[in-house]
Amino acid sequence: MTNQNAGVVLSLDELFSLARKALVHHGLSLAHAEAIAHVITQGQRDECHSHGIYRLLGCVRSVRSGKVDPSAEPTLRNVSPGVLAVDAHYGFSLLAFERGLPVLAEKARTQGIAAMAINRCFHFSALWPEVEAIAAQGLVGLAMNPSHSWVAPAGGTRGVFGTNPIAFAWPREHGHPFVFDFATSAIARGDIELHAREGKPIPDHWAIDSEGKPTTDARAALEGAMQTFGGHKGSALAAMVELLAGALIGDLTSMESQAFDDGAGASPCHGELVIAIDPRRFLGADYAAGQERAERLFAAVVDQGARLPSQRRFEARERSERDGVRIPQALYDDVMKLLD
Ligand code: NDP
Ligand code: PYC
Repeated sequence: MTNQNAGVVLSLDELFSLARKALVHHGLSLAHAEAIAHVITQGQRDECHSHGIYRLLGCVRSVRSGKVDPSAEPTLRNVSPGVLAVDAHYGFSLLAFERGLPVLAEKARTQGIAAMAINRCFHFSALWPEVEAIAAQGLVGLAMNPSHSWVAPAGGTRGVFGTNPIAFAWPREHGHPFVFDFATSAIARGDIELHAREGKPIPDHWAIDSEGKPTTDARAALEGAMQTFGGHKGSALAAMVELLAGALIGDLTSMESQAFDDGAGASPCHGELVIAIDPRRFLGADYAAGQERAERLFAAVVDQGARLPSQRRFEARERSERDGVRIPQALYDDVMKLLD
């Protein structure tokens, strides 16, 4: 259905099929295409526009750059009872996550806590689908990864850190899990790119231009350096992500990922750290008491009119499942060109 003013409305099935078709058309194996189409559809469904169908353009650009192996088969290595390593072999990260998740979950159930290092992966996606998938198994999830060195440290002017997201999910007995997922930069880079596409100004605390001055011009921001959120606090968290999901797991930092890209314009290539914790194993007979304690905490937030993170997303999900998703016309046109 097309409405020139509002864009194009697609059902979730139509969006998934379109994304899969475009990816297969550009040489991705069916397994990769389906893993990616699934997560892109989830992003658009939850109105996370910086990581929805817009990401198809970047995926295809990455494949065209020749850097990504479009049919790489991830391999799993049992490092220890609590540690799993998944080598993506320079494919996209999502299939590696999908393949590793059952083993990670099993390790978390037997050990109480387990970690999965995903290595040598091209990474473009939001992390909440991953921690939600962990919570769906009754486990607490934590995930993080570097990206490209677009973000200046607090007090600096040159990019060192990636936009370095951190995502967390806590499973609840009823309803959606408690989930947050945010970049350690003031905003995801994808959001600045969308502002640039639409010619819209950005808030002046998101980035500095190439002369080190705060800017409201999205294009100047992309050429300058992004800012961390919360000043030195976001800066330290961004460094932690570089260490835990880079140095610790034997993979690239954001500066190294940027150098590896060498101007190709592909998605960042690095590692990801995913941790799963089994609350039943930690709490034993006190599991129900732990859950109740968490519920009292959540109630203390919402009872005063504040909202939990992801509430907006879950509301968007309900709307999209009912009404489909709306794609801006210019973006839809760019996506359709991928099928040429
Ligand atoms: P946002 O700033 O949009 O949102 C961050 C989180 O805060 C969300 O969980 C959001 O929930 C929550 N939130 C927002 N407003 C409120 C509020 N008023 N009260 C309570 N909670 C609130 O995210 P970012 O721009 O930082 O990141 C967007 C996405 O980009 C993330 O999914 C991240 O994984 C992805 N990303 C991926 C990267 C990669 O390398 N792969 C790099 C950087 C980012 P809600 O969604 O419900 O609003
Ligand atoms: O939006 O910052 C971002 C981003 C980086 C890699 C994937 N998304």
